[in-house]
Amino acid sequence: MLHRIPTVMAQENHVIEKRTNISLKYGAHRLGKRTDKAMETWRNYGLGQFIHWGVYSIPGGYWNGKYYLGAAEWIRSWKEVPNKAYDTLYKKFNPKNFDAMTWAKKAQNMGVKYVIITTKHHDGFCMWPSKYTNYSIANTPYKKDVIEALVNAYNQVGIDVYLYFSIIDWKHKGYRSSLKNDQDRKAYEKFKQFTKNQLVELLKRYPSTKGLWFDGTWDDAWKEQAAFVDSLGTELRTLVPGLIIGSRFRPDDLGNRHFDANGNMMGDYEQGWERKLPKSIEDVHGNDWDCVMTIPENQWGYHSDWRGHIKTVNELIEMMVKSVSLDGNFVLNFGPNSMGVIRPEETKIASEIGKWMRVNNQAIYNCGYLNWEKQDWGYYTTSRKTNEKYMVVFNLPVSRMLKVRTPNRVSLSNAYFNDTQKQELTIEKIRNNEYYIHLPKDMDSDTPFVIVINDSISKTDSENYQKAKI
Ligand code: FHN
Repeated sequence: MLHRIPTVMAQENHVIEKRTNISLKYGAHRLGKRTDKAMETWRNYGLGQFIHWGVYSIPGGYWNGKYYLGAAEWIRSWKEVPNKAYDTLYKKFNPKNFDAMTWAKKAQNMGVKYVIITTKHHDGFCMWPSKYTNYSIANTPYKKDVIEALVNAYNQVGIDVYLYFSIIDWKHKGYRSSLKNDQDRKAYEKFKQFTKNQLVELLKRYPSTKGLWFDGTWDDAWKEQAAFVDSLGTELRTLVPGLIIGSRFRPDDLGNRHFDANGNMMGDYEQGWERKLPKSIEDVHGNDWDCVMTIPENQWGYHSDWRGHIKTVNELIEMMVKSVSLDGNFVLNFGPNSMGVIRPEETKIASEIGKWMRVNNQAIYNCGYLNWEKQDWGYYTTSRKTNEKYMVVFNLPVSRMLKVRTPNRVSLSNAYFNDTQKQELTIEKIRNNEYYIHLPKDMDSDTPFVIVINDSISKTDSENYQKAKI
């Protein structure tokens, strides 16, 4: 536990932040990134998959023929939906076409390195046969444990599994969003024990789990539980060494989430980037982070009728590249239907991303931020393992010339396409630390492409032969 927190702290060289020094018992337990092997693996995934699957896939965004505009997995909270009717939907849950290996292979083909699977969403329905509730897959016509099937299938194809768990549980009798009196507190104590039992149960049943992805921790009731949540976290970490838990789990002594009262992140990585991306490296404060993204604007569970803007493959690839270029992981959501089938739109996107990844994954896996000035053509990434540098180009200039500005004492020595031909490109030096890479004049591309660049570092400043006198 940290008691002394420096007021000025440097993280990753590029962020200097002023922090306060409020004494906290349940604030951040560590400053800066976790450096162990498990976290290093997490940091280098680059691309992940999110799966939202539950009984909400049965209504699929419609109730009695009426279209629900919100996120499909929230339909129970809609005034048109009687809770009782929703809470008996599980009696019809029978995903006869579910085949965990089909999903795992699609994910593998897409280039995914880890998956986050909903074990229980806000509706409280458990996708594993929990011994602490009857509201689970065990009591559906399907009966079989889908979490076990998914963990096994994904692990078999080499994809790490993380379990999503919602603290909000609309079904449990003891659940409260706020604690207004002693009765509420008494009920909530039972809920806390239930939550703890389920989490321990999950990690014992699926010991290959690499981490827990918490959600629904914004309730006032949960924000009052700093001591309980802290000790629960400690217990869970003893069950799975190296377990990874993001910043959505623990509140601090004062009820702050994600960042404690001193501005220090609580958890192993920042979980605040949902359906949005940081603009620059300063926004991530030297922390690990993930971005979880939907394909339509805001649909996680299966909605049979997607409306509004549906993101294109190039848009999603750009989000992934941007995430990696700013030291984050990009996690794309899938919402399979009630028969256990991943919809065709998602299947197509997964296979097209996979096609791109097969050619360009070296600019994604094991890669992160490169401190070179960003240019309008796209993003730089660099390999944490080999230090190789990449330019991922999204905007092709009409001049077919890509500007590169190198840091002081760094000069650009060569550049080539990373495809099979490895065609070398002409480099024109404009002045010190400023270059144009010339693309073939007739070049056209409707997909982003990657250029590998090599640089050299000189010990002394090169002469500033073109510096103007002003
Ligand atoms: O309310 C949920 C939502 O349904 C979905 O699960 C997302 C995924 O990050 N999390 C919550 C909102 O933050």
